[in-house]
Amino acid sequence: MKNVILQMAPVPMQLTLRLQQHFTLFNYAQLTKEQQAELIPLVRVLLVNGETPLDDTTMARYPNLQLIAVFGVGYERIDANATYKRNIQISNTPGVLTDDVADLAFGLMLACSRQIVGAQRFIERGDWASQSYPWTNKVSGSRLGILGLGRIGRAIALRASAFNMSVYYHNRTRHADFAEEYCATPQALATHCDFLVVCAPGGENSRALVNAEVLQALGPAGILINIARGSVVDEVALVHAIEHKLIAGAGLDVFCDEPNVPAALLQRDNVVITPHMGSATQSTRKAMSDLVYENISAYFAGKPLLTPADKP
Ligand code: 8YV
Repeated sequence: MKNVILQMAPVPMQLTLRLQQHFTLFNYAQLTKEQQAELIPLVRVLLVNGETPLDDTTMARYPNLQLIAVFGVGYERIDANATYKRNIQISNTPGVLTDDVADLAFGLMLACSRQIVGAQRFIERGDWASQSYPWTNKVSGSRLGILGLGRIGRAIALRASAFNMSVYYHNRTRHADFAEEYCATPQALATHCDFLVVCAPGGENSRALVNAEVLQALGPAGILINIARGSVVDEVALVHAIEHKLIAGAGLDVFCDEPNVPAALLQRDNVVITPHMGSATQSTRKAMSDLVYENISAYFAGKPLLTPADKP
């Protein structure tokens, strides 16, 4: 058997069909223990998504593993040091999903601040016949804090200019080519903004970067948006902040224990939640599928990867 790929996570059908046409693809979940054992020495590529954990021990089981192809941009659950040690490459799908994730960040900002979901519930309850919906808060001209200035953070800043917003950012390193005001800590950033948008990659370096102090600094008029990873926000502190009105609201596409969402965040007009769908549009999922396919094809053809993952 040549060019064996082992699929460890769900990916779009169009991608699996295309891979099956050109290579030998197995789905780990559909194999018996015996079949898995037989396959292990043949596997050269693991196909995973952003949620798949891959530690050194797992990688050690596959002696011929040379590429981990990630369907998604984030890959913080893959032990990057183990991949360097074992000479395993990682490919991911940056760029093609940037617009969608940035668009969703704005959707959540607007939905939270203007309480679009709460207003729909108001009509559906039949309340409009007897009252008007309470006034909400303006988005245009407000202050936006970007936590993590990668591709997605920059795409959000670009959209913010059309909303006439003042933009502030915090990042591990200051970006000389980015003209907006740098804040030295997440807490300083939170004091400067009406919307704090979390765009930092997940993983140990960013765990609970948004903690109780940062939420306190965001304050009772501030709104938290998270389109990155649930782990970047201390969810217990967030629930406390929402329950005690320490912040004005939250727009969340990601959670600490997906698909579980803390009950305290449900059914609130000031909290808008979506099921980790930042990149889940027809055209972007197709573009992500194409990029995964092209990376795997390049690897089997002995060519450089199109999008090798950045070193964390
Ligand atoms: C995907 C993502 O939903 O790119 C990422 O890091 O979080 C998303 O685009 C995810 O990788 C697919 O499971």
